[in-house]
Amino acid sequence: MGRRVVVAMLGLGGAGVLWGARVQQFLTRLGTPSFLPGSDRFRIYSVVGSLPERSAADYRLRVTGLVRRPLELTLADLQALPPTRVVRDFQCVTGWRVPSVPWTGVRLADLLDSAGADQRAHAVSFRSFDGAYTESLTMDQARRDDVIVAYQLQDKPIGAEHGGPARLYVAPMYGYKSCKWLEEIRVVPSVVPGYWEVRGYDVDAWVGRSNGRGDRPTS
Ligand SMILES: Nc1nc2c(c(=O)[nH]1)N[C@H]1C(S)=C(S)[C@@H](COP(=O)(O)O)O[C@H]1N2
Ligand SMILES: [Mo]
Repeated sequence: MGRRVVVAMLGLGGAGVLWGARVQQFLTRLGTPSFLPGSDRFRIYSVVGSLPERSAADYRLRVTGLVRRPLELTLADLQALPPTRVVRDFQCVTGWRVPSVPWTGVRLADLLDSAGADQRAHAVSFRSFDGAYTESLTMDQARRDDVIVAYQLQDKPIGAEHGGPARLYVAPMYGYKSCKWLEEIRVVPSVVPGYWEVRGYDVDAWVGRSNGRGDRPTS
């Protein structure tokens, strides 16, 4: 099994392949069997062609923009908030799907409430500490119960390859909504299309009714 590991590092647009020593190192660390159930496995994506890393101790998440109380949270702060566990299939718009993946984290709605997000703001923007990736949701989407800032994947800390220490997880939408290496949540007046959205993918990325694909919804 261990020898059959293949991890595609392709961006959606075929931005390039990354196959460095670091990737090998991650794969070695992961161990394969529990992580790769048959062919239903995650591909590791990074549009910057590297895997950004931030230690749990150095990690900070900021909640900014149209808020009464801007927040700067450590990983411990996040972990001290009431946790939510969501188990859904994970679907990438390029076609791969991983069945029944458990994610644990904090509801985005709770963070927006803690920060005192302006009731009149219509959207939320997300920024990654990879320096390139951005995403967005409408305020209604952001406040769903199945939209979380996740710090556990498959009941373990989220590794750097999957966007840890913490990433966004938007259960009902295609994987590109789930911004890895999450650094900033910004409350904004209206939706700002994200990295893949300015490159042609749908802003409202519901699995099953967007991007011209007939996928089964993940909910
Ligand atoms: N920062 C960042 N977040 C990202 C991406 C990325 O390249 N960079 N890729 C997106 C896409 S297209 C998918 S399908 C998922 C893949 O998550 P994984 O790399 O943990 O499998 O992350 C999403 N979030
Ligand atoms: Mo994706």
